Amino acid sequence: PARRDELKARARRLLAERNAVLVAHYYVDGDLQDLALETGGCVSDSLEMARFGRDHAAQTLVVAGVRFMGESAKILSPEKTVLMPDLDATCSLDLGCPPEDFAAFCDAHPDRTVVVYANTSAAVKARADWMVTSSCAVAIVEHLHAQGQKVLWAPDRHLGRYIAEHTGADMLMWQGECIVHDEFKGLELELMKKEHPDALVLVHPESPKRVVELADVVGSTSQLLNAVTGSDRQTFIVATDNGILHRMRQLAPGKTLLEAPTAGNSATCKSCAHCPWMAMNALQGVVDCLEHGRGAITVPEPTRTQALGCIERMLDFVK
Ligand code: CIZ
Ligand code: SF4
Repeated sequence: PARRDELKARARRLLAERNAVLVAHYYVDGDLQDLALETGGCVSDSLEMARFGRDHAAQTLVVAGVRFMGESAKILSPEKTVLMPDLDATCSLDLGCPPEDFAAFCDAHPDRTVVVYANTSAAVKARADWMVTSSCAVAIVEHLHAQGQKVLWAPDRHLGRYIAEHTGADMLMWQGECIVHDEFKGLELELMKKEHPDALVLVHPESPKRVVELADVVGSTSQLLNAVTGSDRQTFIVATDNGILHRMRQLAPGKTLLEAPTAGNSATCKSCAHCPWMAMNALQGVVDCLEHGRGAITVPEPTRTQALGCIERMLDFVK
């Protein structure tokens, strides 16, 4: 704890000295979330992180999250320095959708509108017509479907299936998945629901079909957080990365938050629903990237401008 306090103090000092702001995702370590809020930064989902960074006066953004989040921040704020505590922090959705293979998939289906999830590399976004996040994916595909457009979707197959079911759109899917959400188990969740009949079940749509079907609320991280703060219910079962419980506890003290079962936490490990790449973000990394200016994100042209196009299309749609 002494070491932690010391690191936090150093990070706080460096943020001020370097005119930098810390932008953190709900899934990162609670210490980083607290530091971000204590120093005028933000804790939010990937979309809001990018927007916050763009609109903030600081010339340096420290993005505590995973690589595609740093890239999105840089795409929206090319004039700013974007640093990440650990450049190796990535995402199974990003890793599972290499730009060259994705381009070939798009080339093979030129009649389809290309819609990609935020959890992709800048190079993949550069090939897309639209980027969406889980909070607006259904609305945007609904809009495209109403115009008679057929969709090529990448990379999350569970979210893709969820969108297709809700819109009736013709969607050709890339077969990627999030290694965290893919682990939630329907059968075990059903048993947990029986044990806690009064609990509200909150599920992120990156989860498998049988898990989504048991949900009372399906939504993005921000929507799930709002479900906790906005409900009279006392108990919640949460099927998303357990890093978000930190913020949920802060915003809804006294409520009972239960982690939805995964293959691991039902038997052996108590916290399997945590992203190993999000977990690479630490106070030491924040200090190091500010002290030495390392961990800088670059997005080359014309990739940046092309990727910006699909992000701005979404931002215009949601505003
Ligand atoms: O699972 C993720 O990485 C999510 C939900 C990212 C986001 O949009 O905040
Ligand atoms: Fe990617 Fe899943 Fe980790 Fe989010 S939680 S960064 S979707 S692997």
